[in-house]
Amino acid sequence: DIHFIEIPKISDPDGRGNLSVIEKNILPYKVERIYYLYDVPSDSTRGGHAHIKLQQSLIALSGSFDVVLDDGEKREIVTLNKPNKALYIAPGIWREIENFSSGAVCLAIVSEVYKEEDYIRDYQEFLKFKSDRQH
Ligand code: T46
Repeated sequence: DIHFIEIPKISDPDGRGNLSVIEKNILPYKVERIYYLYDVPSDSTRGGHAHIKLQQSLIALSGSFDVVLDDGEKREIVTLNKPNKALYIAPGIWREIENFSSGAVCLAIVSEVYKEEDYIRDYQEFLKFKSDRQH
């Protein structure tokens, strides 16, 4: 449900830096929307919800931040700090994004258009959603 996707990195032979490219078949879904979080104060938390259908990939285009992932049974924290590494998150995973470094930019490449009905923003409701799915 959660895994890293390596994004090809082209390092310039003449020392002009790196270029990374996301071609359409690199992600396991059709991209419908792209958005990004920036200027996030280091003591702020984004996310705090799960999606019912939406798949997404998060990339730290600049700086770093932590993604807290929760499948209803266990929690893990993943630090993103590489612009050529995407974190794929399947639907049905609670996520919180925190500990933003100064200048951090979180790019989200997602499979659905924006629909508030796709969000579960209450943690108890999320746990019920997970347990209903298991039975
Ligand atoms: C996610 C994390 C990583 C829109 O109008 N259109 C949009 O496409 C989005 C993403 C948001 N909004 C509005 C809805 C809210 O009024 O922007 C406001 C802030 O959205 P939200 O509180 O959902 O922001 P985050 O940073 O907590 O969550 C966002 C995404 O919503 C979510 O899918 O996984 O970034």
